[in-house]
Amino acid sequence: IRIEDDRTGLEIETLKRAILDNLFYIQGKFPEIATLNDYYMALAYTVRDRLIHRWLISSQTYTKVQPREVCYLSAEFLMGPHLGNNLINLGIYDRMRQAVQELGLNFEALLEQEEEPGLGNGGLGRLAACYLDSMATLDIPSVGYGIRYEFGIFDQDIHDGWQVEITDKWLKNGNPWEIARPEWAFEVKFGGRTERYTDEKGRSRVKWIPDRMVQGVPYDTPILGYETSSTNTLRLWSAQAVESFDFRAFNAGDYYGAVGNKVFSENLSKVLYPNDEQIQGKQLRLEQQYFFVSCSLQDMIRTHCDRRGLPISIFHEKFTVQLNDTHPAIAVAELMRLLLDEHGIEWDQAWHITQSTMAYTNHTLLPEALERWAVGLFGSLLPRHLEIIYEINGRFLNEVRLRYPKDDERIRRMSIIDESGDRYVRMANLATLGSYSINGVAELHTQLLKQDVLHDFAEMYPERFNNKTNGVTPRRFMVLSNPRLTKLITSKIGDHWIRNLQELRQLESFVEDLEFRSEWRQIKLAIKRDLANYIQEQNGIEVNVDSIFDIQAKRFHEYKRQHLNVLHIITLYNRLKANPNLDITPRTFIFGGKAAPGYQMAKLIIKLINSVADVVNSDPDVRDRIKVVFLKDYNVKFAQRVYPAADLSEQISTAGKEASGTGNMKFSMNGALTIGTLDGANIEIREEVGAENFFLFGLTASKVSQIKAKGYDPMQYYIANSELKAAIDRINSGFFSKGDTALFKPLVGSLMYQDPYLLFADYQSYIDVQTQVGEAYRDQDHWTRMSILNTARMGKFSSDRSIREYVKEVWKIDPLKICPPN
Ligand code: 26W
Repeated sequence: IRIEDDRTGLEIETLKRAILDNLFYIQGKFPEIATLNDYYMALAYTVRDRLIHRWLISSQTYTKVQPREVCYLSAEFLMGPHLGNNLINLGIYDRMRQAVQELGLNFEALLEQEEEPGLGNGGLGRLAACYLDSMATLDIPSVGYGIRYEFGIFDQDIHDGWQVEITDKWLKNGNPWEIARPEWAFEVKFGGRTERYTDEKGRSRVKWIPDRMVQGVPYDTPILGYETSSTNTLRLWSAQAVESFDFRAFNAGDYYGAVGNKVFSENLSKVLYPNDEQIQGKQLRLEQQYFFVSCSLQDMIRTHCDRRGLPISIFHEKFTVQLNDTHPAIAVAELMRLLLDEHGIEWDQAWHITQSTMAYTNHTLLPEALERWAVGLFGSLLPRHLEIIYEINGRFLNEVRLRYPKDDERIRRMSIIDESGDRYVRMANLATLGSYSINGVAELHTQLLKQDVLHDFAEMYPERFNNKTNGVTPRRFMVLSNPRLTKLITSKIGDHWIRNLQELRQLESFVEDLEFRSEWRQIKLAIKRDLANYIQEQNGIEVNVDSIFDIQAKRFHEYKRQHLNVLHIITLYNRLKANPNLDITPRTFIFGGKAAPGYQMAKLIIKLINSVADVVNSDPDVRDRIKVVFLKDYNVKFAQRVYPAADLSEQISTAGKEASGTGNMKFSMNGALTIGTLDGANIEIREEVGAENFFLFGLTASKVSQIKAKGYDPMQYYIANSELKAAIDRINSGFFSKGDTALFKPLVGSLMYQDPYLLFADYQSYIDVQTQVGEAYRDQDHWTRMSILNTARMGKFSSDRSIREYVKEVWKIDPLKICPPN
C-alpha cells in the first residue's frame, strides 16, 4: 500500500484527514464547536500545504538556475478569492468538493466564506492578478511586488439609493494564504536632507540624511500556475515602526509621544486609495508608492548580490521590472539612488542599468489621471530623488536641444518638470525616459498614446514603444466562474483550451448542431436563474429570466457613461407610458460598480439608477417588461457570478477614453454579446468575433476629437431630438426624485451645457442599436449562434497571449520548468 503524506497527498481519504487535522492543530477546534470559518481555514490550510511544496521547489530552482526574472511592480493587486482558483490550478477541484461533502460540509458555503483580498480599484489591479496567473502558468520566473493594505477597497452599501462606504476589514478572520517574513524586512527613509562628501577613492558622493524611517515587512502569497508546478510569489510589504518604542521619550514620561511614531509609521500601509483615474496629490500616497518601490528594489538587489553572489553591474541581465502605470515610477530614481549612493556606481553606468531594467505600461490617457507631484512636496519627502530627477532631466534636455535646436516648446513639453505654473514632477515623463519599453494596453490606446500624451517621446525613441493588448485569465473567468459552460465545451473539444484559448475556435463547427445550441441556451438560462435568485434575495426584485440580461458592471465614471445606459432605460419607459401596449423585448437592466468616495457626479449617477429603478419597477404600466437592478458591492467574487449570466454586455465609453477594458473580454468569453463603441479592446474584440456578432454604435475616436475641436454644443441635440429631450426632461421634472427638481440638477446641467463625454452626440445611435438588440433577441436560435461564436473567437484575449507577447517582445525571458513534487 501507498501511504500518502497528510500535507501533500491528493487522495480523497487523505484530503479528509488533512482537513480534520488542520481543524484540530491549526484552528484548535474539534468538529462539534467549529464554526464555518474554522472549516474554511482548515480547508484553506489543506490547500496551502499542497502549494508550499511546489513553492519551495520553485524557489530552490530559481536560486540554483539563477534565471532572468520579471518583477511586476503594482500598487494594486485585485486577487479575488484564492481557494477556488488554487483548487482549479492544482487540478483537485472536484476531488476536494467530494472530500468536503463526505465530511458532511457544504463546499459552496466554504468557498463563499473567503473574504476576498480587494487590494485594488478595478481594471489595473485585476490585470495584475490575471498576469500573475498567466506568468506562473507559462513557467515564467516572476515576483509580484505591492502593498499589503490593511484595508482594501471599501465595501459598498446603498442607503436610500446613495452609495455608502464601509471599511474593508479583510484580515479580521486571519489570512491563511500569506506567510510573514519579518526576517527579510527592509528600512525605508523619508525626508531630511542630503550631504556631499568625498569617499576613500577621492570621488564626490552624496549621503541622504533622512528625518524618519519605516520598516517594510514582506508577506508572501504563493501563486500556482495551471497544470504546472511553477509557483511564484506575490510579495506585499507591510509598514512597521523601526522601533515600536522611542525609549528616550518613554523614559522622559512621554508615553503617547513614544507610541506616536509607531502609529505614524503603520499608517503607511493602512488603506488603499479608492480613486481611480483621478489623482489627489496626497503626501501619504507618494509615501506608499516610495515605500513599496524601495523595499522591492532593495529585495531584488539583495537576492542578486547576496543570495546569488552576482555583481551589481549585471543586475539588468537578471531582473526586469514592469511598472504597472506610473504608481511605481519612482523606481527609476530609487534604482539610480541605490546604484549611485549605496553601490558607488558612476552615473553613466547606473543610468544604463536603470534604463535596461525598467519597462512601463500606461493604462490611461485621461489628463486627470496622469500623476504629477508638487515639487515642494516631492522634495521635502524625497530630497535625494528630486536631485537625481533634476540631473536626469538636465542631461536629457541637453540631448533634446541637440536633436531639436531652438525648439523651446518641445523642451517644455518633454521636461520631467512641469513649469507652466506651479512646478510638478511628471511621473509619466520620468517612467518613459527611464524605461527601455513603453506600452499601451490596446491597439487604439497605444496609437493615441503615441499621437498624443507621449507624442514627443515616441518621435524621439520610436523603437521603445509597443502595444500589448490586455487579456484575462480563463482559469478564473471561465473554468472557476462558469463550470457548466466549461463542462459543455470540454465535452466537445477536450480541455486543452484552458491552456491554449485559441482552441475555442473548434466550437465553431458546433454552431450548426441543434442539440449543442439547445444545451448552450439551457446553460445560460440556468445561470440566469441563479442570478435571478440572488437578485430576489438581495434586492427583493423579481426578474424574468427570459428577458435580456443587459449588464453594465464596472467602476462608475462619467467616461464609462452608465448614464447613457440610463437614458436608454428612460426612453423605453417613456415609450411604454405613451403606449402601454407597445411590444418590446423584455429586459432586465443590471448595474454593479463602485464610485470613488469623493466623486460626486459618479455617486449621483448611482442615485439616479436607484431612483429610476424605484419608479420603473413598481409602475403597473410597465408590466414587468423592464426591470432595473443595482447590485451593491461589486467585487471579484461577485463579478464571477455576473459575467456568465449576461446576455448583453455594455461597453459604451466615449471612444478614445477607455484604454482597453477587460470586463468586455470576461463577458464575451462567457457568451454575452457586446453593445459597444469603437474604444479600447472593443475594437479588437469586434475584429475577432466578427462585425455581425457585435452591436456597434457611436462616434469614432477621431470623430470625437473633430467634434470637440469644432466646439461641441450638446443643446443642439437636445433641441432636435424629441426622445432625448423627453428623457432629460423626465429627470429634470423631479419625476424620479419625488418632485425634488434640485437633486439631479448637477447631472442634467453638466449634460445640457458641457456634456464632456458626448452622451447627446451618441444618444440616437445607441438607441437605434439597442432597438436592433431587442429585435435580434427574439430570434433565440440566431442569438445563440452569435453567443457561441463570441466564446469561440475570444482566444486572443487570454492573458496567456498577453504574457507570451511581453515575454518575447519586452522581457526576453525563457520559461523555466519546475519539477513536480513526487
Ligand atoms: C492615481 C489615481 C489613479 C489610480 C488608478 C489613476 C489611474 C489608475 C488606473 C490607471 C485606472 C485603471 O484601472 N485603468 C484601467 O486599466 C485597465 C487595465 O489596463 C484598462 O483595461 C482600463 O481601460 C483602464 O481604465
